[in-house]
Amino acid sequence: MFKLPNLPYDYDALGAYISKDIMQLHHDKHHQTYVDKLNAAIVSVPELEGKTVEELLIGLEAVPESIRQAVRNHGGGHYNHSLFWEWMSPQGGGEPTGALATAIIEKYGSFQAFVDEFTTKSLAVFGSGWAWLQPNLEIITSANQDSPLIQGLPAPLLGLDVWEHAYYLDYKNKRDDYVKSWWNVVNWDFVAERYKPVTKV
Ligand code: MN3
Repeated sequence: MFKLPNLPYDYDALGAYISKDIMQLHHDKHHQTYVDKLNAAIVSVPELEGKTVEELLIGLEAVPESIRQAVRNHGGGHYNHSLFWEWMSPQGGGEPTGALATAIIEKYGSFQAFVDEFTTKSLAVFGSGWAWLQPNLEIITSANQDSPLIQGLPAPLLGLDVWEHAYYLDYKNKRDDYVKSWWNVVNWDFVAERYKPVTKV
């Protein structure tokens, strides 16, 4: 059975950028619901028991059709949100350092140019979805809870939830204000950890 991971910091730790109310609702209600619905789907297909959420998403085509959409939505939701909590930190913000910084600047010209492009793509997601930074440093987006894993792509280095539930309580319809604030809590240390295998020869 899948379990809701604990937040790696207090609900109010992201302060003015993302409120305690949003974190409680987003983690305790939305993420919990993805976990519950994923478990409810898996229980009907015993041969999938013991598979990780990554294995389920990578092998989505092999998941029986009766629960494939449920695994796509709720497995994706569980996977994406488990990472999303780690992609933020009260000690976050600023800029990456080291090999990741060098590679971003090489690809985009400057860190700010990268931020601008990621922001633009996040704002262009119509309806609910995510923006992703992939290991090749391409920025892509997806609808709903679709993970890059279901497209046969590698696990993302960084992702931003642009569903309204991620910001509406604090920012109402102003997704641009939310995205602007979010850069202040991005956990670049965690992103850099995820980038390490990419730079290993
Ligand atoms: Mn969400």
